[in-house]
Parts: sequence; structure tokens; C-alpha cells
Amino acid sequence: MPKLYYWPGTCAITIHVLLEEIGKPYTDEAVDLGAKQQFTPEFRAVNPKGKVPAYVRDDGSLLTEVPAIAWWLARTNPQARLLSEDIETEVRTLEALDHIAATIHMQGAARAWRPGSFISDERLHDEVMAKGKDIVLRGLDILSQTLGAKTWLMGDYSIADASLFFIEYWAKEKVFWTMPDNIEAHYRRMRARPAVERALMREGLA
Ligand SMILES: N[C@@H](CCC(=O)N[C@@H](CS)C(=O)NCC(=O)O)C(=O)O
Repeated sequence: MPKLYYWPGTCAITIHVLLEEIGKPYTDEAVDLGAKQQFTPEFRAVNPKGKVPAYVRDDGSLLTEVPAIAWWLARTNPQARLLSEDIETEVRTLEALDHIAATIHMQGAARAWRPGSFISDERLHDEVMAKGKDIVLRGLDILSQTLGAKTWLMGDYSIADASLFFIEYWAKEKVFWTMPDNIEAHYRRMRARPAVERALMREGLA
């Protein structure tokens, strides 16, 4: 059975959402990032990157990086309809996933969340956090334009919506930032999906 290593409320929630959308059996295990469990030899043996999500497939091989895991889950579970078969929509979906993972999360949220990972001098932490917030909010503005008046980012529901959900959840529930109106409405639609509530329950967040 596949296994997801996660910590509640992190980007691993995207993979929990997708696994719940797919509905096949899987197991999961929390890696306590607060207690620095990601740096232990036991977890490094699972994922040398020391990050969640880490997804161990049925054959025992490891997949890391949200966009890669999400794409692989969607392609290997076409019945779940998580990725368009139209190549133009597929590449736009991957474009949004990369923007969310590489820019909004890694350059923005990471600075706002853990400024100490970027600079040791605590007097500069507020400035680093402000830069991070700016990157996240600029990213959400771009996604707001992509979403427009549509229900889901790509028209039909996709892995891009599950990826955006992590940023929305964090902005809304953890740091209480104001999001563009249509992104806020997208977050509410995500919360109305049974798979999303099941994912939150698995992480002890519902
Ligand atoms: N680019 C990676 C990011 C993974 C990542 O940074 N995960 C965070 C949680 S959101 C983590 O494990 N942080 C632990 C650490 O950096 O020590 C992905 O898309 O999966």
C-alpha cells in the first residue's frame, strides 16, 4: 500500500486531498517538523531531502516534490479526472503548479513562515517576512486572474486546485491574510468538497 509522509497544514495537504479524491487505500505517517523529526536518520532514510510530502509508492520507490507527485497521481488515476487530457490545458495546469510550488510557496510563504531559514540576523526577520508576504500576495493576484469567474483554475477541477488549496488554507487559517474575492470563493468551494474535509480530518485539522 502506498504511504504518505506529511505534517498537518503543510504542502503535503495537497497530496492528502488528491489521495482522498482518488479514494484508493493508502497509509500515512506524520513527521513532526516542530520536533525536527525531518532531520533524523530514520526519516532521512525515507527521504534524503528531509521534507514532506514524501510519497512511497506500491513498489517501494519514493516520489518527492508536490508537482511531480500530483502529476503522477493524476496520470496513473485517469478515472479520478484530476488532469485534462488536452495538452494545452495540461501544460497550463503544470505551469500553475510550478508557480504555486516554486514561487508562491518556496520564495514567498517560506520567507513569511521561516525567515530564519533565509537570514540569521533576527533584526531582519520582519523585513524578510514582509518580502515573503508580498511574493505570496502577488502570486495570488496572478492566480486570481487565471481563475477569473470560473469555478476551478483550469475550468474543470484539477491538481492545480488542490495545490492552490494549501496556500489558501495557510493564508486564511494560519496567518489571516486577505485574499482576492474569487480566490476566497475558490477556497470555500474547496472546503465544500468531501475529499478536502476528509484530508483535513486525516491531518487532525477539521
Ligand atoms: N518543493 C517541495 C517543498 C517541500 C517542503 O519545503 N516542505 C516543507 C513543508 S511545507 C518541509 O518539509 N519543511 C521542512 C524543512 O524545510 O525542514 C515540494 O513541492 O514538495
